[in-house]
Amino acid sequence: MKNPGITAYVALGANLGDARRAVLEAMDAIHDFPATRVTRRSSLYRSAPVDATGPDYLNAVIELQTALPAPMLLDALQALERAAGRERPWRNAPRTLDLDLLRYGDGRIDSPRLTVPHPRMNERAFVLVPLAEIAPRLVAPADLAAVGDQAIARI
Ligand code: PH2
Ligand code: MG
Ligand code: MG
Repeated sequence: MKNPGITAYVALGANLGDARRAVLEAMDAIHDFPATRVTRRSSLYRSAPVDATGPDYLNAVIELQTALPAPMLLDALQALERAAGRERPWRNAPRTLDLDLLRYGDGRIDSPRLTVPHPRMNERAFVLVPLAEIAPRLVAPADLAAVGDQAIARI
């Protein structure tokens, strides 16, 4: 049974292997999480690595309605990353799939595993541009302008 409760936002990224397929399949898999449905999907974006090396990324953001508590949502997102072959050889290493919880309702979470809203989201065009596409009221124009020098293109 789908019993949506909280509106949450998840950033998707990949820059190893078939990144487009990994991102699109992850959107479908998240829609199939218990008590969860994906209600908005941004376009796909190609972006230059920020604070990282390696190939360009494919990025997107989705909105979901979920009754899963945040730690269970995080568990499910991390299980999907692992299923996509995610390895973590070093910080910000190229990856087959990265799923970051950006917002969980209007809540603030500060636990060892999870900080919400995502602490670096406002510094990253690859988050703000797709987020502004599906939830413009969540993105301040000044924040968007501040990342205007980061290369990103809708594809
Ligand atoms: N993710 C990072 C670091 N840098 N750059 C782009 N363009 N896209 C990403 O998803 C990304 C990044 C750490 O998660
Ligand atoms: Mg990330
Ligand atoms: Mg991550």
